[in-house]
Amino acid sequence: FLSSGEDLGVVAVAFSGGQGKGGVDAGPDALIKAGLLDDLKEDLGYKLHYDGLIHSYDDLIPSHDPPIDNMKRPTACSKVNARLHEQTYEHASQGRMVLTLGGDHSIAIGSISGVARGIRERLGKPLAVIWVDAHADLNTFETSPSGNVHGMPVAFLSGLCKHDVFSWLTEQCLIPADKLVYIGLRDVDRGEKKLLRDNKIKAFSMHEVDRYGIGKVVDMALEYIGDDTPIHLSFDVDACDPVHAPSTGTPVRGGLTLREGDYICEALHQTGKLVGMDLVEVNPMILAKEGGADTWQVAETVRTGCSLVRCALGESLL
Ligand code: HAR
Ligand code: MN
Ligand code: MN
Ligand code: MN
Repeated sequence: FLSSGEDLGVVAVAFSGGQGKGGVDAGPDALIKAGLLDDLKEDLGYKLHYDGLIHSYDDLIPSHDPPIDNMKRPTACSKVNARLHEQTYEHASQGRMVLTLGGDHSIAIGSISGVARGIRERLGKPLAVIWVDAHADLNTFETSPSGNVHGMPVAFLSGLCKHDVFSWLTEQCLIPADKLVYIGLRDVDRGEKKLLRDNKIKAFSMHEVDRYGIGKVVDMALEYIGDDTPIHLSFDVDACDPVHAPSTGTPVRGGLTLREGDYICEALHQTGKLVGMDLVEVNPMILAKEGGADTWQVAETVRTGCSLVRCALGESLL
């Protein structure tokens, strides 16, 4: 699906407006300062297409951005994602794999829609998405208990929810509900459970990870997607257990081990069908803010994020 396995487009997105806690906008800088991009270039041999910027899109963020239909900061969320969409679309249309570093998970609206549109135009195929997360991020603006857009990206990306705020999300940007698979769920809202059931969306919660083991779960996920569909991996670091990723906005106990997270990434790399990845919700400031400043925990979270990305890009192959 990729024109050259070695070309990697990278977009760093310092956006936190999809939720209420500051600091997640510092995620990309922390990942990059930890040497992630150097590793991809020097150890893994990728040709990086990276503008060298950490985008905060300040010009797009209004000072006054009142809620619309329960969505908080709707204009910022829409405009930032529309711009990010153009960036990932550009990479994908050149046949590059696209790596997006967040930022909160609302940025998947832009990153995934851009890749999906690029893939549609280049290959005439839909994009499949494997969403690895403690949360389903499937709330509509009507079901959301918080109004935070980072809890809604899958609803918009799948077309289950439409709103004028995201009117730029056209048909070719969308992910068919039967090309969407979750892994790692353990904190799903009532309204989201109903949407999962009503739309027969494939989901492997932590219960299935315990029951079958991660190897079998990934096999089943890939079998469900089918052989001829390019895949985007959207990895929320909070899918991993707080032992490995404590410095994130909404940690949930009972998550993936570091190896289970890395395994998912390795197995997707091995398919040769991975065309995009997001790594989101690394918040290097959150612990310090909540008074439990623990630089070790922050470093551990960043280290986990870097490991996941390197695994998805082939680090483990011998
Ligand atoms: N489900 C809750 C909501 O919609 C919280 C989910 C947000 N947390 C995340 N997303 N980190 O994965 O508000
Ligand atoms: Mn998420
Ligand atoms: Mn999450
Ligand atoms: Mn909850």
